[in-house]
Amino acid sequence: MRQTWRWFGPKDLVSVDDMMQAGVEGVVSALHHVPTGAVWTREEIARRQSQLAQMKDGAPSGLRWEVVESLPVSEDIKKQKGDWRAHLANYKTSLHALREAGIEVICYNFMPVLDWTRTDLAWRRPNGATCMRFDLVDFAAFDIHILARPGAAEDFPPDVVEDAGRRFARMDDETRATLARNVVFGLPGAAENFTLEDVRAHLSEYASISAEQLRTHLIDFLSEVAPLAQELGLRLCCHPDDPPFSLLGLPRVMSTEADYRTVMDAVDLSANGITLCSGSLGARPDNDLPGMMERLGERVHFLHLRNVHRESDTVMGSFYEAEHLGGGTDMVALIGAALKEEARRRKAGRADISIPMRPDHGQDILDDLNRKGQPGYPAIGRLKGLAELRGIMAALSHPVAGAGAEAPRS
Ligand code: CS2
Ligand code: MN
Repeated sequence: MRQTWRWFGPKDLVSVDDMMQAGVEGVVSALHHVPTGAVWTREEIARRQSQLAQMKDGAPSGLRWEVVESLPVSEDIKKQKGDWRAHLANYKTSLHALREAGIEVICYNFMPVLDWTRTDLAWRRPNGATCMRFDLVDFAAFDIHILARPGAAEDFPPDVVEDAGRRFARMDDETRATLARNVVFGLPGAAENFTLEDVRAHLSEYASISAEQLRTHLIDFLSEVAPLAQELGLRLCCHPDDPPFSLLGLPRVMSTEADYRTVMDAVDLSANGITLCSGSLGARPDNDLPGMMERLGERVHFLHLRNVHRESDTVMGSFYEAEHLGGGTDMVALIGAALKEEARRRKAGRADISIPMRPDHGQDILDDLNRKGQPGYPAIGRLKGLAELRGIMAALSHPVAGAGAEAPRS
């Protein structure tokens, strides 16, 4: 597996030197400043490539931009409205430009309106670390009482609705405002500037789009872009819904193994692939991550390794972002399944043997607590995650692995 790291560009608090000291092998990045739907030009791509190729003292870093996360899909494409055909043409132009720049792996998602959703961006753990958390009762309080979405109460179990009412009544104005800010933060783009009115306007656009319809739009999108990606030797990989269940009445279609199977089969090309994000998918008790890696592995082009602790056994429930080896996903089994997939690829003579992986998110620990960057992307918490994951990879790849399973010799 390639040990990669998400880098937000020169404004990222983590520098190129930091990435090198962390032992990163490849970089995951995006042109966040280009508006969604517009073309990524060769010049802009080249600019980002040169930014990460140099260390502070001007020496070459040897790092390459290996994965795009994300080349975003516009709301118009998701809804098949407005400028969607122009955006589709632009998407294809961007794929050509990425090919010319030598970047082959391209992540995207197909979540309407929201990207990721949490109710707390810095939830304190008993040891003083902080992490992101999704609390179903807080979320219901937001949906039912702050956003006041018609019909919202019907989307939650009755006990959650009751608890949400009580909790909302106890919140002061500042707490309510913070909760709204946290929920809205996961909206892509100018998240902090989103008003509740903006959210309502976005939601109303989906009033007539069912999950089946959205799935058709995703398949239509892939029917256009995946053949081109295949021809260019690129690998597209769809990131799952985070969390993997419907929120705010919006349709969601990439939450389960069955969802992925449907979309992979509908456009049956290796360029139509998967970003297996164990943290997103792991928030649902019925997603078996090592099993998904085993069964869908052929099409997994990118791995996000992260863990969540589920606080409930229901599909829609509270969770927090645990340490990489904590939480509900058996990380050793998942990495083992990924290494087996790589072995199969090696045997089959595939060119893409090494799957890029990155530590997706980390808790804020040590000095992370004193410097607030992008939520979920601290330097030290992620480095700790990468180091732990790297340890598992090294151990499972070592010839001595498995020796412990043998009967002791007398
Ligand atoms: C990421 C997502 O930070 C995160 O949670 O995993 O935002 C991811 O980049 C997008 O959903 C991919 O399109
Ligand atoms: Mn992810």
